[in-house]
Amino acid sequence: MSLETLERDILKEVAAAHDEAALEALRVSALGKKGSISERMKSLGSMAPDERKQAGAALNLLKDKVAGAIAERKSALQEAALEQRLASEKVDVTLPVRSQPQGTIHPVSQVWEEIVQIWGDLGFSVAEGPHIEDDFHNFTALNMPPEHPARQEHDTFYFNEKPDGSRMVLRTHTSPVQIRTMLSEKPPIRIIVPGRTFRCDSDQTHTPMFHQIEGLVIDENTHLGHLKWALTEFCKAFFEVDEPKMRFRASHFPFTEPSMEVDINCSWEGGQVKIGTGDSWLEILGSGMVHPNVIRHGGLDPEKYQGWAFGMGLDRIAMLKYGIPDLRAFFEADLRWLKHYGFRALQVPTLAGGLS
Ligand code: 2NL
Repeated sequence: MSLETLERDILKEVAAAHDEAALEALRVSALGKKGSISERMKSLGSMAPDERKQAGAALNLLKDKVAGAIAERKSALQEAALEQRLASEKVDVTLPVRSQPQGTIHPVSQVWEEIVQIWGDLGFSVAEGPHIEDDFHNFTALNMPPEHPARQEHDTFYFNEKPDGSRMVLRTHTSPVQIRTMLSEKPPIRIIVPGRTFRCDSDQTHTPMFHQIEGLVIDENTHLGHLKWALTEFCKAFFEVDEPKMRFRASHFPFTEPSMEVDINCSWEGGQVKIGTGDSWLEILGSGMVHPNVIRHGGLDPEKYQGWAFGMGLDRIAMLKYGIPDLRAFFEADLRWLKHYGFRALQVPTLAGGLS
């Protein structure tokens, strides 16, 4: 085979090699110890000096050409491999972190977070407790002894009697959590207690499961003035109005004395309630100074400690703030309702960034 043919064949194969392993095999078969070019080098020894000089030069030239072609092809293959890897590992950093979520935040969750944010800013921490309670924490400790008439108004869900005759209940309010906190922590206490509550009652304005948020402050000298200020600040932040009119109306709860229901001013234009303007009143929460009996049941000395508390219906307050007409739709898990009244996911309410 002529040198020209050999050169053409090898260079053709180099150009056709499609990975580094094939290229290495080619290098061995041409330039290796027993390679086609090396074999021809061996035949130089039997040539006449003139012939050898010419053939040797031609072989060396071919050797360099082939080595150069292999090196060039090798770097081209490496570059192509890198390009391919870069293309396959490409990340578009301008894409959103997560695709837009389909779901929405339920108004109860939204209002829950808003209220926790506001009281958190006032130095309150969140306390939670069991849904299934004993009679002491749900009633007796809250100044409702066994024959107290207020127990009947609670429409309690009772569990079956235990061997000792006692019955557990589904908590009818979040107050047992405050009792547990008083029993386990030392004053000063500043807590907010959001949670599910249960009463055997179902009509247009009642569902058997509903949500409450209660608050409790216990200290040596906190007083009614602090209660009025804090609840007014809460209403300003929650309803996003600068100067609402507040009315603290004498009322009665077994666990507070004195007790007050709190109204905020509102207007009814076009059938829609607007809060913080107008001369009508809307009841939004109940409050009062913690009854000495309750402080005692919480394991504290009412001669040393006093406090105030409040409670509100979270579902009702969500309806008022966001103009949602029907309470029962809250718990029907209707996706169309959720799409309409739900809130954007991943948008957490903060006082700085806006609550809603
Ligand atoms: C309402 C009224 C209220 C409380 C809840 C409370 C809890 C303890 C001691 C004293 Cl441990 N009070 N809670 C006080 C006043 C009113 O709720 O209308 N809730 C929906």
